[in-house]
Amino acid sequence: MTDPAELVRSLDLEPLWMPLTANRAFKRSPRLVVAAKDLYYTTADGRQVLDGLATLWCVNAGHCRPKIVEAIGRQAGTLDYASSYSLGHPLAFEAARRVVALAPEGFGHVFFTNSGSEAVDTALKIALAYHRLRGEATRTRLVGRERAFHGANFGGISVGGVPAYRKAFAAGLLPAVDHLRHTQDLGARAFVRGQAAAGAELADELENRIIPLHDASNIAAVIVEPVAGAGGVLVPPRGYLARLREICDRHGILLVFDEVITGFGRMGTPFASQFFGVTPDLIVFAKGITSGAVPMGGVLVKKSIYQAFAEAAGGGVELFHGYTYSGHPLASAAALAALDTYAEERLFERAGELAPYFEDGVHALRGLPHVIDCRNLQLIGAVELEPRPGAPGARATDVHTRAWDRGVFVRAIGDTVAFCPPLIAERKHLDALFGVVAEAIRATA
Ligand code: PXG
Repeated sequence: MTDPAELVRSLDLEPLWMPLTANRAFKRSPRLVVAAKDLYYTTADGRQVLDGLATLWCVNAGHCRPKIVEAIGRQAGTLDYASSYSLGHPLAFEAARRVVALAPEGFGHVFFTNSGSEAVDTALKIALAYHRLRGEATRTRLVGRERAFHGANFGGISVGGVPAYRKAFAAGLLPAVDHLRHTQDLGARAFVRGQAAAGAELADELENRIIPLHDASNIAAVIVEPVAGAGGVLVPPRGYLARLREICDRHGILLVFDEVITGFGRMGTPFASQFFGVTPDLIVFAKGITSGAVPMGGVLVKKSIYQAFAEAAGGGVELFHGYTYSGHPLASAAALAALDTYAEERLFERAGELAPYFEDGVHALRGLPHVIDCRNLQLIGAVELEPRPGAPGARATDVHTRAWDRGVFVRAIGDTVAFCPPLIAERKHLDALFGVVAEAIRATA
């Protein structure tokens, strides 16, 4: 086997156009990892780095977990690939059954994709097609939210609300989209532990502004992340999601939860839907389904919605949509092994049990230089820094870099530093995470 350090020394970094990365800066000062185990990366220069973000909000069971590793290897040698277009293989069916078993009541079906972005597009398509086949074809408008992140495909950036993802592609965005305001108000609600008591009325904008503007008969669906992630970790005020649900119900509008980050235990429950006690019509998932080990995403669909497609299609194809690798055998095997690991180690419950300690850790950062907010819900949290004059984002990036140098990986989003540890984290890992982040903040001017 090639020595990883030797491989790194001989690497030509130039040909790879890295996603969402300042390529030239990275390649001047590359940060390479060569192995990972549980909560730690091994870097090319042999250091151990604590993964404080489940890498990209996805490695919920931790890295290289034996059951998942074994399942992928076994599957690769047994049935490497089979299509799910009219052919089938058992593991995809079994994975769908297991995901449905974790879902809130009323959900009966799963449509698999390879990523969260594809799953978002799939959910939007299901919503549009559903209204059309029921004779409500005027319901073509979609409602997203400012600072929402729903992936990088055209559907997702259209309903999404992170400006940088939209700017260059403005000409290609879906035309019939409105955005609710985001739920953050640092003036009124900074340093809140968990959900703010005030602010549910922000949901009323749907009924007071957007519905009167277009008429509900033209609106297909509202999509939100129950807790916004990549837009900067925004926790919904108490009652906000229930209020959205009520308004959607009154007006025949489908409610979609994008649970790509909040799904699979992040909230101490299988999905955020159960944590909040609010049931949407479609649930978008990805990331944690395989604990990041093989790409996979999907949409959980209510039985009544699937039934409407089945009735409308007669004996034919219900939905002209899908991907070559929908329900890929390796992804299905990884998903089943990840779900087994979550269950055997009670990782969803453990996340809920660890949440109060995590909350204390996040809020202990209050009072450090430039800290203007600490926020958290279950095992997701963030600290927001005052932007450096004329250099937005620079301060959080410096904290991120200093934390990395001290052996902790966290994510900078604008001037927010986000925390999202693997669900196997213990108190000692959180102590290390927040201890290093505090040092990094203190060292940052
Ligand atoms: N929805 C949500 C809520 C997400 O967080 C996606 C959809 C898209 O998933 P895929 O698998 O297509 O990447 C995501 C992805 C960041 C960052 O800036 C977050 C994500 C992806 C890339 C960067 O923290 N989340």
